Amino acid sequence: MKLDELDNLKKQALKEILASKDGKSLENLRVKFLGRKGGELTKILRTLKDLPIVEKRKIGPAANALREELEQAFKQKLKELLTSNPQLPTNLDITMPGKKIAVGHLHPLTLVENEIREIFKALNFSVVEGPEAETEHYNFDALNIPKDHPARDMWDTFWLKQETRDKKQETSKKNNTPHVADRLLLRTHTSPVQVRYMETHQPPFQIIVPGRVFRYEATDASHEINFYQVEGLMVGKDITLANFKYVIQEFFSRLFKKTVAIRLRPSYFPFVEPGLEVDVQCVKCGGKGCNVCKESGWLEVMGAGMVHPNVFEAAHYNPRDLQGFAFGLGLERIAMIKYNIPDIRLFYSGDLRFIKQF
Ligand code: FA5
Repeated sequence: MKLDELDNLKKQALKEILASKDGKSLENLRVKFLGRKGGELTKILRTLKDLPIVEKRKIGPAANALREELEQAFKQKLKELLTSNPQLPTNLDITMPGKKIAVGHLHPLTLVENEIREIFKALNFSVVEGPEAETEHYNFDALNIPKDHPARDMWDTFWLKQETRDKKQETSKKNNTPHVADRLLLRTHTSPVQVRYMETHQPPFQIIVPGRVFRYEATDASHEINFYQVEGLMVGKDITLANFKYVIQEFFSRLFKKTVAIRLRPSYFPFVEPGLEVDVQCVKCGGKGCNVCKESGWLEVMGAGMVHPNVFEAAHYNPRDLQGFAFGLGLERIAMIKYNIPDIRLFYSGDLRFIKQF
């Protein structure tokens, strides 16, 4: 072992340290020169004890000094690498693809509801809301739905257990007090908000009421027990069906971003007279007939009509002074048409493969 061999080792090590570009190659170099097993300088240090004493005195201090110098050089270089790229762990492969950050987003029904709100706001409608747990009075009586109407049966309505209310109701029946002690239910439509709003506001006005409704019925591809409706109500001195036609035509054209034909068919709801069912021309096939519209060319989207005088009376309005139209659309139905979704149950399935598409 000669001193100049040590010197060569030093030159070579310092050159390689200086040239190393990342933590990983620097660590490899450290192992190569200073590694406990087989490091080049370590090997030299280990052989010191076998050398003649003169040699040992010459080489020993030089080899130890070199070890310190190299350790220092490694430290220095690592510091430099980290400051030029502070996040860089020593074993980072910067060519590896990054982890994708999952960002949350709105549910398709929320997207469609927001869009509907914006369209009606632009048409000067106000957005109001009402309670999901409703009284029998607002959900049925005030809407001119007779006591013996099948919609009141157990089959359609989720009644809420309220023993104290039931007791109160008995007392109120005896004392003949009005609907204070009504039975509670989960509202079966958003129409009760019509009367709630009219009780506290004077016409003219135009409102929409988006909200969740509940029905006790069997589910299938187009029926859920829990779904959303958007109610509409416009009341004034001379509001007519022509106003309704304009508003609804404008609404669908803005929603589907093209002029769509609509069709009004006579129908029956106790709280309107005349009552209508509204169809839009199938947005998929344009009326030719396809799987979405079940070959009919039309899609049924809402119930509507002119507010029944009895409903105005329930809200303490004078029906002789006023006219108005009302409508109620199913939000899921609209979303299914807009996004071509085949089954309403997908909205509530919690299946991320479905949700992530929007
Ligand atoms: C009503 O609920 C009336 N309140 C609508 C109305 C308002 C008529 C104002 C006149 C004036 P209907 O039960 O048809 O009507 O429901 C309205 C819409 O809700 C339907 O067109 C349909 O799109 C949707 N809908 C009804 N039942 C379900 C269900 N089980 N699942 C999903 N959507 C439903």
